[in-house]
Amino acid sequence: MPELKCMLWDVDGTLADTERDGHRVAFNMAFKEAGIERQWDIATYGELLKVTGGKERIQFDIERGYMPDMPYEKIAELHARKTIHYQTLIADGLIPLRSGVLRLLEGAYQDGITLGVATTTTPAALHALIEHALGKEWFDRFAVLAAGDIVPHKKPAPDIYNYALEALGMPAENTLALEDSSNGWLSAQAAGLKCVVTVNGYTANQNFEGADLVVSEFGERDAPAIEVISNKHDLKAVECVTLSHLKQVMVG
Ligand code: XBP
Ligand code: MG
Repeated sequence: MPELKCMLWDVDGTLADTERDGHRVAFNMAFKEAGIERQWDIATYGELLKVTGGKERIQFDIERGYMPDMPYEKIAELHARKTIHYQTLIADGLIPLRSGVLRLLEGAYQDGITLGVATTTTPAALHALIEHALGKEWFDRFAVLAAGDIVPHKKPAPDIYNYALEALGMPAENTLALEDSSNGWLSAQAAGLKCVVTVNGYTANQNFEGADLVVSEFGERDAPAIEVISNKHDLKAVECVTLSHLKQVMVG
């Protein structure tokens, strides 16, 4: 029976709720600074999240006529400025980790489980979150940081998960993905991984059919019980998600 040997973590929306008050705000700061008359409000940004990748998201908004046309180099420049603003917001400590994330990461690390990251965001944005929300020691504790443009196709394609598995020499059957969005779940599924989903305000109504466990939060032991949205393996006592639950998902 496949044992849990590796956990690959999505970043945005999973480790922390970075989208609404982090990435979105940083995009808007970059647009304003560049003299572009476009601001993504909370609802608009929710629609735009179906497009993964910041540069791709800007390109999409241009193509649908909401932003002035610009060459790809200009989009990349704008996005680089956005990333700098994002790093500042994160360094200011505005975005905390989601509940239960550090508990699960610490528990898995102590248990000798290989840990890695598989994200669409840029390495610079990921590094800021690790440094300021998780702690610098996690740069060494993650065995792979797979991020951004290192693969040809972003989520929902499986590329970033395949990249991480290959870098680790880890079989898919021993690896669990932790995700927050249907694009992330589709990516993990296409890479042959089991997947636990923790939803957030932007993703709560998305389709996670087939995912192994879908919850409102990972939660904490001394906090109110989490909501279990779907429970494919009929796990018991999911007041909060524990390492034991994640191990049961693998063998279930
Ligand atoms: C989420 C994304 C990213 C972020 C913005 O990535 O799709 O595009 O919204 O970051 P994940 P960038 O959930 O896979 O972590 O602007 O750096 O792309
Ligand atoms: Mg995500």
